[in-house]
This record gives sequence, C-alpha cells and structure tokens, in this order.
Amino acid sequence: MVVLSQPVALDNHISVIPTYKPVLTSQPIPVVDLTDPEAKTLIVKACEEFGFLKVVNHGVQRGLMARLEKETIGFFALPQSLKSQAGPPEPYGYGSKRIGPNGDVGWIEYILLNANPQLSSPKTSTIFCQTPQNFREAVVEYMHELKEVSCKVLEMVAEGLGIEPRDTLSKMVRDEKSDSCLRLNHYPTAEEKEENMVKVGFGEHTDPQIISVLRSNDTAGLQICMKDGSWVAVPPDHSSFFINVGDALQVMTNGRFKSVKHRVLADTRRSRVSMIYFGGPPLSEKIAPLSCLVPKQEDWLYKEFTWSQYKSSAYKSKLGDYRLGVFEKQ
Ligand code: GA4
Repeated sequence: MVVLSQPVALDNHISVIPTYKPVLTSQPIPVVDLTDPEAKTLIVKACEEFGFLKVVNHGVQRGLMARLEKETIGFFALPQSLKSQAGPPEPYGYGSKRIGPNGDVGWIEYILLNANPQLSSPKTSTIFCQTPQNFREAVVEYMHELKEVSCKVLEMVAEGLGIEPRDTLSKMVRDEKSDSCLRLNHYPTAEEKEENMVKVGFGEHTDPQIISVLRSNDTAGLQICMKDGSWVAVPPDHSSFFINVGDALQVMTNGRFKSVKHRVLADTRRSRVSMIYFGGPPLSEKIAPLSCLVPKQEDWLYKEFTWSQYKSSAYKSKLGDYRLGVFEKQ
C-alpha cells in the first residue's frame, strides 16, 4: 500500500467538483488467469456480461509496475509550477481538475501521454522530454509491456469469438500508427464534507478506444456500472490489471460486448494513483462491426466511421455523454 504524504497540489478555486452519495451493490468482479487454457472463453463471458474483468498471471514484472508507481508519485510531488509547465492538456500533457475540453471537472490531477512518438505534437514531445529521466524510462518500458498485455487479451478475445485471423483486433494496437495513450492519475485524499458524500475523482464515462488496461495502487475508488444501472465498487489490487471494453470494441462486436461505464470516487483517507493504457487503432482505421461476426450489413447496429472521426466527435462531448449514439444506425 502506498500513502502519498505530499501536500495536495490541486488549486482550490474550482468550487464545482461534484460530490456523490454512493449507492452500491455487491457483485464479484470476474477474474481471469491468462495462463488458464479456458482464459479465452472466460474473457469473452466477462466482456459480454460486464465489459470488465481483472486479469492475473499477465506476465508483467511486479518490479516495473512498482517502479512506474514510484516515479508517478515522484512526478506528482514536483512543485505545481513545474507540473503546470507540462500543461494544459491539449489533450496530451498535465492537467489539474479539468478533464477534457468541455467543462468536466474532478478531484484529480493527471498527465496524459501519447504512446506513439509519431503522433505526438512538438509540444507534447517537449513536455515529455522535460520530465525526469527515471520517470520517462519507466513510462516507455511500461507502455511497451502494456501494449503486449492489450494485444494478448485482444488475441484471446478473437479466438474466443472465432474471429480470424486471430490478430484482427490486436494488429490495430500493434500498428506503428496506433493511436494508443497512457494516462497517469493522482486522486488526492478528499475530506468528507457532508455525511456520506464523497468527491467525484473522475465522473462516469466509457472509454472510447478498443481496450483499456488499468492498474492502481491499493487505494479504492474505481466503480463500474452494471447492466441494470447499479454501481459496484472494484476492490483495488495493485498486482493485477483491470480490463475495460472500449466503445470501438463495442462497435466491432456489434454490441455483443458493451463498453463499461465507470467512475472514480475520491477516498477520504488515502490518495490513489492509477495508470491506464488505452489501446487504440490508427487514426485512419475504419471501425465497423466485423463482417466475420455480422456478415449482413443490414444487421449492423452501427455505421462505419474512422477512428479519427470518432475522436473528433468524442472531444466535442461531455465526459458522461453516450458517444456511440450518433454512430448508431436508425
Ligand atoms: C475518457 C478515457 C481517457 O481517459 C481519455 C479521456 C479524454 C481526455 O481526458 O482527454 C476525454 C474522455 C476520455 C472522453 C470524452 C472526451 C475525451 C475527455 C472528454 C471529455 C484520454 C479518452 O480517450 O477519452
């Protein structure tokens, strides 16, 4: 367990951080051992039922996970003036409280980095080059490993769904032009103001990409939304990864997998750090239901779009919006 002791660096003048009275149900989160011969079937089942699962025996060294966590804590402990030089996020860079360009806020500071140096703007590259060397090295190594985890899971999904070839999904993330990114979040502790009210760290949303792979320290906060609309708290586990189905995978499976709505509520005693790898396709990739799953176009629930079109539309939306609506067929 890591307790961050640095003073809270978030500016306090945004007084509109939403608070929430959590109403939770309990439900076990599916756990899949990636070395289990049945893993592909279990992953598909979890993606259909929850759009979410935890994976163990994923092959990433604990040492690397711990190193990135330590470097991330070190980064957020830098003086505010230094961190602010790496912002504002457009969308890459350092951000505090403001999430996205359309007025969403949360009890959070973060840095968002593009995993593909070719897609980084000169500003983002400069920002990254100015971060501490140990931090940079841990980030680069972690992104490499997480791309492998994402691709491994996507290949199991393809096998489990009978999609051929088995790299149909993973090759989009492995592509040298893949638009994948890494988000490092720091949720400072939040004092309880009113009884049972907690601050929202990151409001409810779905992830736009194909797959997200999340790891956090041992502080709680992540919650996922069930099909019936109830919320379930995900117990933290710093040695495992949590997989989210993203909007693009929902489309490619024609809605068989649902991108999971999730949120993070701030803990009142401990700060939380999380690192999420978002596996995305190249900007020019056409996203549509896979014809091997849904051969007849009249059965497609979504229109075809490019990842670039989806991203532009996503960046015009608010965090909690249902972004796939405009791409649904009538
Ligand atoms: C949610 C998932 C990822 O964190 C993210 C977020 C992005 C951002 O913070 O820049 C978005 C959000 C996320 C969805 C809608 C748009 C874009 C903020 C926002 C309001 C990096 C992503 O890809 O989409």
